[in-house]
Order: sequence, then structure tokens, then C-alpha cells
Amino acid sequence: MKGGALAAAAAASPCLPNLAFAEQIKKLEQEGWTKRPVACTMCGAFCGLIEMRKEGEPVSEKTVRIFPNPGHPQQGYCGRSAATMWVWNHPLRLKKPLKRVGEKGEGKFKEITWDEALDGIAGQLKTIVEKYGESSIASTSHTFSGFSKWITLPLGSPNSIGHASSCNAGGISGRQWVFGKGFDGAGKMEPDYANLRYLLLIGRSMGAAMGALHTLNVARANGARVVSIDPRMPDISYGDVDWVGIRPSTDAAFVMGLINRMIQDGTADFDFIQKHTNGAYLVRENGHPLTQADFVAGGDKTKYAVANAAGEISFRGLKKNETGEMVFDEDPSFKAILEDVAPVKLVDGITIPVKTAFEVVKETAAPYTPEKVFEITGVEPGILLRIAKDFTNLKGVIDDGWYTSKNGTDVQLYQLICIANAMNGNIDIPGGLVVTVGAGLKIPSVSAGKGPNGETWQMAKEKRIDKIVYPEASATFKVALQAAVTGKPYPIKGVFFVGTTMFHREANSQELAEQLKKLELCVVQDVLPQELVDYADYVLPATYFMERKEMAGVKWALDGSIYLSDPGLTPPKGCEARHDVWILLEILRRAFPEKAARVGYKECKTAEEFNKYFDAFTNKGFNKFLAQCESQKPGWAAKIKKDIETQGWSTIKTKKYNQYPYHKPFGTPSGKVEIYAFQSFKNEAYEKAIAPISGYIPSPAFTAPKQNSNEFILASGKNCVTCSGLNMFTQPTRYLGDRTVWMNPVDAQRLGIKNGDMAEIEGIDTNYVGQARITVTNKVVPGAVFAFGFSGGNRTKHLVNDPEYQFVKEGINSHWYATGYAQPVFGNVANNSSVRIKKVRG
Ligand SMILES: Nc1nc2c(c(=O)[nH]1)N[C@H]1C(S)=C(S)[C@@H](COP(=O)(O)OP(=O)(O)OC[C@H]3O[C@@H](n4cnc5c(=O)[nH]c(N)nc54)[C@H](O)[C@@H]3O)O[C@H]1N2
Ligand SMILES: Nc1nc2c(c(=O)[nH]1)N[C@H]1C(S)=C(S)[C@@H](COP(=O)(O)OP(=O)(O)OC[C@H]3O[C@@H](n4cnc5c(=O)[nH]c(N)nc54)[C@H](O)[C@@H]3O)O[C@H]1N2
Ligand code: SF4
Ligand SMILES: [Mo]
Repeated sequence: MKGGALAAAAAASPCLPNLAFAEQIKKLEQEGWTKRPVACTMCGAFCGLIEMRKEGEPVSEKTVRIFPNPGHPQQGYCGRSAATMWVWNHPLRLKKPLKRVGEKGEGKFKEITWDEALDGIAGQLKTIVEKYGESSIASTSHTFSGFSKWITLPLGSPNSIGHASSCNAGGISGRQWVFGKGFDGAGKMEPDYANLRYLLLIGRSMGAAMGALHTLNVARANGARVVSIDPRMPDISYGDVDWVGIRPSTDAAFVMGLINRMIQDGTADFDFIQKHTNGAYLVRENGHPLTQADFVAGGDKTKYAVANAAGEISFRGLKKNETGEMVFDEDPSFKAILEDVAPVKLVDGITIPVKTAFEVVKETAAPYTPEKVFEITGVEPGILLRIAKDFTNLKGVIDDGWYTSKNGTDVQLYQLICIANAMNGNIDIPGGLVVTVGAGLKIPSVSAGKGPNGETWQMAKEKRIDKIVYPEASATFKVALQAAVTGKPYPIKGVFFVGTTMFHREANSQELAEQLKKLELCVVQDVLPQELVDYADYVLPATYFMERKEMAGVKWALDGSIYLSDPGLTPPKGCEARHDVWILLEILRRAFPEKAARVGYKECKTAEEFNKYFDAFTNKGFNKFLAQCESQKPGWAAKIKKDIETQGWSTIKTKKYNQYPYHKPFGTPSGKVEIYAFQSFKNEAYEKAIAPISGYIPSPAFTAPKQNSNEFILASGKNCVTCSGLNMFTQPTRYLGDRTVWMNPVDAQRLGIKNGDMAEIEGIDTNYVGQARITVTNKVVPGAVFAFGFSGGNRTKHLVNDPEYQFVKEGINSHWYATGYAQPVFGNVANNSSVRIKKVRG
């Protein structure tokens, strides 16, 4: 396709139809291959794929081919999805239930039958629950459709805890502090990739991340400019993306430098700041906001004070309208000022000096001159000035992140990133940071105290364990593991790990290994023998996404769309893998049949029986959804059904721009975009642990390395092949995966290290020593080293003894060196660390 045609196609649709693939799919169809829609979970992002199958022949990687689903709102696009069939009949695939026979961590198992495994686990579960209560049982997973909750919640334990503290918790929390509850979750707000003009990626590799790369490429074809700020050069930087190297953990100084320039140069969107942020809201000298209650006896503490040039005071807040919706309650004609408010007289007769929230932001940003930013970050002053100019001229957007568990200061960084976006006035406009719409499809499921058929029950009285320690935690599973050792805040005795590697997910591997050894019951459900398996009492072979049906909303797209994933494979011959939810409910039923009944579950012996039970929820949810759509627009239900049948997805709601915060309030206390977080005043502990706005904070997670020595910050991340627990074992990763540690030539020369040398890598804080080959490359900044997160460093023992698969053990796992520091309020964990490096041999 020529440039013009490409641009035209892109303009017509946010999803550029992938013609080359569409043609191949069509050709195979003509040759008699059948077509099925699939939602990919090779990394858990659920991108839209197409599975083509040569019917009548045995299933293999030759008779099943995977393509991106052309036109899908979140089109699949990566090397890992291409490796899908290498997993299905992988030689190391877990085939039968296993019971540990050696010590924990040793990896010695014997094969047992499903009945033996399920009865054995159920017996232990019952004993533990009777002794320590339901809450002593926890479960966790990566996303994988939230299967892990199907044991804990019906059991009555609140401890169904996700993986966020090692993934996107920093981003979620930073966003929560600026946009509030309801806008903080994954996928609730996104950069409008398809309509971008200018995108700053700060610590976001876009290695294929969350299905956004395809849409981003549409914008790039349309001339959008992309800048990557990263200690290492990510693959996206090949071609037209500008890579700016930065010292790890110093990004807040860079963003503050940007905010400072926008204010000093007058290029910030002051009109937006005045009207749609809390910038004009008055605060006392101690930073606390002034409300109507400070000015009027009996005044409302949720109505915030603003002033105009004449020194008059007005109040802004929220109210419910006639239909019960929250709307802004303010005088739109009142011209609130952002600076230089005269002292104000309060209800108690005292006159006090005041500032605006904007002034606090301005003062916090003021020290971050280009020179100061250079000193902290290593980014040249000229580059900062250029980026500030382009960012404001093009009304650019800074990606507000995905993998944001790096340095322990991530919440503050992502808060600043959201603030910089708001000060650029690009919230909820085309090419900005926008609020997505959901499709509204709800599949009945289990939640705390509520079953899929309307059942209700009493949950255990304890609070979710991580919330006790980190009150605003999205999910900090390490608290449950700590409790296995300390018994505090209450004991955890048994854990179900449903599709998660733990060793490649969580910081501080030594601590993790010790915690796992303390569990009385450790059940691991997986597809492949990753390192966690070695610590399990029982290992249970699970089906993976190609072997089950699912319907849900498309996860990370602006429009509200729904998808069907119906790959229709069954596990290969000799593999007794079963659906994760069946495994969990069968264990529950055998231990507590009355609790399994809470979700309407009775014994299902065969996979077919179980699918009937489980698919009924999907059918019920879908039928209800169709009826709702039909009542809104006759004929719509038939169209949706046809879409699903022919393409595997259907778009239900189209994103409308200019809604938040122009007409509808955000979830913050003020309803505005809070460039100064009022939520930090929720209580004194918060105020100490998370300022309403912070500048650069050196990482509290690791000892800073000495400059120009053999000490480095070790950063990690992903790319298109060397990632995710599933992919680690596949042949593409064997040959394309990078299990080396990257080092800048300047540092390598000082240490006498040549490209390919074997080096010893020792944790400064954890003292762990590992070995890896060094790649000497300009693709990493001096003073930092880089290793991919999921490529090697897998220490699994007996189950991986096939010489073909020794490659998974090469290299390091950056978690050997990370301390496991967690932010005190949000509990997001830091995965970066500091290490010492010395050459071992050439
Ligand atoms: N290819 C691939 N794609 C995936 C996944 C996968 O496993 N592989 N997993 C999915 C998941 S779960 C997620 S959360 C998303 C994540 O998608 P992204 O958010 O794009 O995450 P990463 O690819 O890990 O990129 C993180 C980047 O941060 C850089 N970095 C590390 N420390 C610092 C620092 O201190 N400052 C700065 N500026 N940069 C730093 C790393 O070098 C790396 O390039 O991707 C999803 N998609
Ligand atoms: N150093 C470093 N650490 C990181 C990251 C990084 O970039 N660098 N990234 C972080 C991020 S963003 C995340 S999300 C986490 C991810 O960390 P993990 O939660 O470990 O995620 P995955 O690698 O996707 O591992 C999924 C596991 O589930 C198995 N599996 C796949 N499908 C199924 C299924 O259907 N059922 C069952 N039972 N099992 C299944 C796979 O074989 C694999 O072992 O790691 C975090 N940790
Ligand atoms: S980014 Fe790749 S691996 Fe992840 S869901 Fe999408 S297609 Fe699959
Ligand atoms: Mo993630």
C-alpha cells in the first residue's frame, strides 16, 4: 500500500486492516482451512488473533496457524503469539498431576492420578481451614481471566490477590491520585494511540505491550512522533523513534524539568489548569486545602475555595443532579486565579496567607532547571528543551505506563506524568490521554460473598491481608507470603498459584524461596515447569487459552467491544490438563461440598460436563447483553451475533471525546484533575508517606551504586520474544532470546570486559551471586546495566533436564538482586536493584 492509501485507510478506521495477513487467511480458507477467533494470553493482554486449522489432519504447529485478527480493536501483533503452538505440545508440558517426594525446592515429584491429587489437597485444605480459618488460604495469578478467585472467594477467604504490585500498581496508583477511583484501573484511561501527534514513552518499551503497538503504528504511519526515555534502547527505537537514555530511577526529575519549562515558558495550557484541574484551589501554608467550612460557619468541607483577581472567594465542589449523577457544583462565570491570591479572612476572624495548588506545583518544579535535570538524569539540557517544545507545540501525551514496578518511587513518578499531561491540556481529547468506554457485557462470576447465580454467603471477618499493611494496595501478594513466615497480621498457611511464575514476577528470590518453604500447602497450576513448580506440594497440569472458550470485553481499546475466543483445541495426547476452574472447584467440593454449592457447582467428572457448567455463565451473560442491546435498537442483537460469528468481535459503544472533566467529574475529591493530590490528606500516615506532589526522590529500594566503579543499577524490561513465563520455554526464545547483561562500552572498558565475556554479578543489597555473559553495547546508558525479565535465570531442577531446554537456565533473573522494597501506602514493589560486576572469563 502506498503512503497516501495507508493514511486514508488509517483515517477511516482506528485499526489498520492488516492486508497481507487478511490475504493469507483468505487463501487458506480457499484451500479448505477453517477459521476461529482467539484471544491471546501468551502475555495476558488478550489481543485478537485468528487461528487457521487444516481440518482432518492431526493437530500440530503445521496444521494450526496463528494470525493477527484483521480489523480487531486490539489486534494481535507479536512474536510470542506466533509461538502459541510451540506451547501446545511442548516436550516439557506438564501432563499429569504431580506430588512432591523430595524436599521443598528440590523439584522431585511422582506422578499421581487426579483423584489422588484432588483428594490429597482437599484433605489438607480442610485441616488448615478448620485450624486457622478460611483467611489462611490465599490465591494469586497473572491475569488469565481471574480464575484463581474461584477457590478463595467461595471458600470465604478474602485473599484472592493479583499480581499488580510487580506489574502496573505504580501506574494505577499514580493515576488514582490524579484522576481518582474509577479511573485508575488497567485500561480505564489510555493514550489515544490511533490519533497521536506526539508520544513520550517513559519506561514503556511497547515490546508488544497490551495490544497497543498495532494502533500506535497506525499513528506512526500518519506521522506521529515518538520519543522513548529509557536507560536502554528498546526495539521500538529502530526506525523513526527517538531514544533518549536516562539514568534509571531519575525520571521524576526529568518530568519535573518538563513541567518547570511549561510553566516558565508559558506553554502550559493555563486555561485548562484553571477550569479543569484543582490548580486554582486555595491551600494553607501547611498545604491543606481551604474549604467552605473555613470561611462560613457550618460550611461544607467538600466545597473547595478559589479566589478571583478582586479577592472574592467562591466555592467549587460536586453535587448530584436530578437523575442522581454527580456533576460539578460551581459558578462557571467566576474567573479563579492561579497565582498571587491576597491573604484571606477565615470564619474565626483570622487572616492568613494562602497559595493556590498551582503555586505549590510551580514551586516544587522550580529547582528542576535543565542543568539540574542533566545533573540528576544525564539527559542533556538541549534535549529537555527540545522535548518540552515539541510536547507542548504538538499537544503531546506521555504514556502513563504499564509495567511500573521499578524503583519504589513509581507512584510519585506516574502521578507527575499524569499531571504533566493535564498541564498540557490534553485530557480526553483526540490524541491525548483519554477515558475508555466499556461494552457493558457482564459474565456472571464469583465475587466476595456473591455467587454467579445470585447466591450469597458470609465471608471471613478478616480484611484482605495486603490491605492491612498497604491500605491503598491494588494487590501486594508478598504480604501473604510474609505472613506465612511471621503469622502477621494473621497467618497464611496455604496458597494456590494459578498461572504465575513468582520467581520471575516478584523481587527478592531468596526471600521468596524461604517463604514458599514455610507454606503447609502449596499448589501450583501451570502449563510448563517454571521454577515455582519446584516448591509445590502438588503440581497440577492446566489447560491453556487454546483449549478453552471465553467471551469478554476487549481489554485495552478505546471503544467498547466484545470478543469471543473459541480455539477449540483439546490437550495433546497423553496430557491430562484440565480447566483451572474445574481444578479449583473440585478441590473445594471435595473439602467443603456446601461451599462449592455457593457457586452452583456439583461434581463434574468429564471436561465436557464442566464446560457445560462453566459455559452456561457465558451464555447467560451474553444473552442478557443481547436482550439489552435489542431493546435499545431492534435488530442489534442479530448484528452482534453475526459479527461474533464472522469476525470474533463486535464494537458496541464508540468512544466520545471531551467528556471528562469537561462535563463529567473524575473520581477525585474535587472531581477535577488533581495536579495536587487532596487524597494525600486522607489521614496523617498518608501525608507522611505520599506528598500531594513530590519532586525527584532517590530510590529507597536499593543502595545507590558508586559512580565510575564496578557498581551499577540493574534495570529490566521486556521485548517481543524474551518474555512471559509461557514464552520462555519456546524455540523462538531459545534462538532469539537474549539472556545476556547489557553494559555500556565506557564501563566495559574501565572493567576490562569484552563483548561476550562471562561475568559475575553480585547483589549489593542481597549479596546473591550469579553469572551471565555481557553484551557490550551503546544501547544502555553508562552506570546502568540491563537484563530482560523473562528470558533466562530459571533454576528449575529435575523437571527441566532435557538438554534441549538447558537454555532457560542461562543468564540471570533480576529478582535475585532486588530487595523487595514496597511503597508504604500503595505497596508497589521495586524490581530494579544495584549490583557489582566483575569479569570471570572470556
Ligand atoms: N513483549 C511482551 N509484551 C508484553 C508482555 C511480555 O511479557 N512481553 N507482558 C505484558 C504485560 S504483563 C505488561 S505489564 C506490559 C508491559 O509493557 P511495558 O510497560 O512497555 O513494559 P516493559 O516492556 O517491561 O518496558 C519497561 C521499560 O522500562 C525500562 N526501565 C527500567 N527501569 C527504568 C527506569 O528507572 N526509568 C525508565 N525511564 N525506564 C526504565 C526498561 O528498560 C524497559 O524498556 O506488556 C505486556 N505485553
Ligand atoms: N525483573 C522483572 N520482573 C518483572 C517484570 C519485568 O519486566 N522485569 N514484569 C512484571 C510484570 S509487568 C508482570 S505482569 C509479572 C508477570 O509475572 P507472571 O505472573 O509470572 O506472568 P507470566 O510470565 O505471564 O507467567 C504466567 C505463568 O502461567 C502459566 N500459564 C499460562 N497460561 C496458563 C493457564 O491458562 N493456566 C495456568 N494455570 N497457567 C498458565 C505460564 O506457563 C507461566 O508459568 O512480572 C513482573 N516482574
Ligand atoms: S501482545 Fe502478543 S503475546 Fe501479548 S496478548 Fe497480544 S498477541 Fe498475545
Ligand atoms: Mo504486567
